[in-house]
Amino acid sequence: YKLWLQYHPVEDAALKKHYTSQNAAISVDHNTPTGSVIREELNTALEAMLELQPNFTSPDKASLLILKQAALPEELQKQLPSNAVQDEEGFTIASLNYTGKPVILITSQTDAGLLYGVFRYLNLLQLHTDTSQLSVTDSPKIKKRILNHWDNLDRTVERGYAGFSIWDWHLLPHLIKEEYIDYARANASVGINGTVLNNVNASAYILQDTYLDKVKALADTFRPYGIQVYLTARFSAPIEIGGLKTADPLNEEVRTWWKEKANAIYKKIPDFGGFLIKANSEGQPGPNNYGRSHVEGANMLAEALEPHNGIVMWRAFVYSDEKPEDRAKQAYSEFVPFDGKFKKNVLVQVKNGPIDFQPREPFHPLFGAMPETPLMMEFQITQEYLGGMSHLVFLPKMYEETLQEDTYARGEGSIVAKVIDGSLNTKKLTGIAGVANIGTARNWTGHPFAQANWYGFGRLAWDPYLKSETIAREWLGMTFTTTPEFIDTMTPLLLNSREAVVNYMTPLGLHHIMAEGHHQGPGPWVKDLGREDWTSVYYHKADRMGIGFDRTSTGSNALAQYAEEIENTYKNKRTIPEDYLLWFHHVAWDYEMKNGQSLWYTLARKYQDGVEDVAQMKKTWNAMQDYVSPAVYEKTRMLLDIQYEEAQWWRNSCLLYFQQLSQMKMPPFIPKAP
Ligand code: GCW
Repeated sequence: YKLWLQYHPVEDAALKKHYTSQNAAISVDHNTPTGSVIREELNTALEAMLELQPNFTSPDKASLLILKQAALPEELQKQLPSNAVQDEEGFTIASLNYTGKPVILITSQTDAGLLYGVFRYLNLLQLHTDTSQLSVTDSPKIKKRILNHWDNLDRTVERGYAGFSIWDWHLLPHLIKEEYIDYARANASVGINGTVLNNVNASAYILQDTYLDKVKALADTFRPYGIQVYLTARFSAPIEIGGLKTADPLNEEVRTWWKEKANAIYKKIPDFGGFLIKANSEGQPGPNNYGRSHVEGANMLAEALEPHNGIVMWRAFVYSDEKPEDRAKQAYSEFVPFDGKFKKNVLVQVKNGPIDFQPREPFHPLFGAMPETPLMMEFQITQEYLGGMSHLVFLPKMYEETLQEDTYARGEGSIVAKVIDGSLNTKKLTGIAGVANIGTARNWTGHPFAQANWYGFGRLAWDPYLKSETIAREWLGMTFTTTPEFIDTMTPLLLNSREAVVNYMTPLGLHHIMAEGHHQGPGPWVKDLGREDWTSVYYHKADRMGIGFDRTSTGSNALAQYAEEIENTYKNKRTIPEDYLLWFHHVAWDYEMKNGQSLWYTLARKYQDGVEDVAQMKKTWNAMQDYVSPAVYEKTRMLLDIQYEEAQWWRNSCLLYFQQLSQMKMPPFIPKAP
């Protein structure tokens, strides 16, 4: 339940003594809501780690000073490190001298920055860092760091695998559950500063007054933690709850309705963040229903929010209901013509890849193709296509891969992270969203290791250049133990877990071959659905001759949506990274791969590798019993057993299915069915 804020006791006597003397007397202005949150957190953490009840006192008597920059005495101001860049939410933690004695100073321009500084400081203590010469200056590289809850008002969660929604709408606004506070603490501890409370497949009711009072109660709870609340707005709300006949964005009555709705929201929640919208996608209503464009729809809402500093996050996850030429191409085709036409407070929110949160996708070609528009990244933290509740997959490794991919939009080095943080095209409004994996499960996320994905998303939202290895080490250290044997063994397990799932589900660029609807387990045989682009055969295109989706110029030419540098490398089977081979090419079963073996053989080898990787994960975990609680040990062990079973199920099903087409022999390393 405590996530990475375990605050395990510091066992080492010398370290404990050192930390105790540094934290015994603290100066913090607790007359602000955030100040009292900071004081609370310090009390909790220091008591748990050091059995210390700190004395809160004036700056001249304190050894730990937590002060806003504006309140800094000159003596401290002068000693600040020269790189103390003080972006609004940024902070500096520094070992300095004050009134003749050594002190640690945590300073920032804002309350939120102070809180982030304190959490970072506590993280350092949790990781047993030497704090005698601290000089840490950090600020978030992305402005809007937001969780997207796909939570429905009946408390079911779309693609949620951790129980029901934590928002207890029936008892709100009156009951503020402890979970809400702990949720806010956890988010603030990694710098997440926004949350969209309801599903993108939205009910309009959330915009009714009764619900807005409940939303307000949550917003009031989260405010001291620097977290803004946002809502998904259903485009047809003016009809459904407003009594209008249309939701046409050019209709004056509709425009007025949204303005009044925005005014009403801001009256209750002055710092309301804005709206997220899924429009004209998978049956959701949108401007296209009235022959209007995404720009007309988004700008109407933007206009309503503008006077209040609210933003619109307009999703680019669109694909038409008609027979698609190639689903992967559609968002780009629809949105690129709108570049530069959105109002200033609109962000276009783009999934990491062009299809849909697959175990591996090339980056979405929109990144790099809309220089005049702020593009927001949407990652999925909940594991819809990655084993749901039962598979251990460390997603920061996957996020890192996308963030590091080069779009070549402004020459070499134009990586996706630079698009998102605004540095490539000098954007001030920047954002990143993660589809939450949080629910009523006792440990929040169901799988104990899924907590790492929430943590990792937050860390990368703060700094998209962080290494996934750093994140793994931090998370393991704070959640379990700082013992090097444990961290050194478990870090590679986490980092390899992503490749394992790619191997046993969709190796070599395969994608969307999951079972129909729920997406759990294999289903390469899925065909004849209402929509062709929901079937598996549409994506793998396996036949007697070969397998893969030709997206080069002889096929759908989706490849042309990428920069020339990428196109030139990827259009050739010999030069494309093999990880993406079947994403972009239809390849003969007997095609010779870089390893000198046939494609069929290599595919089988990958599936087998995936299974063997999970076997190795099991083995590694079995040796970790001494480092974690019996409950976590047992639960993870049993889940790994399930994962191992399911990895074999994936391998067996996919290979048997594809073998019917390839009609090639199963390579010797594939175990015979019993
Ligand atoms: O992949 C699909 C999911 C839907 C989801 C949609 C989206 C919220 O299967 O459950 O709907 O993506 O991102 O809008």
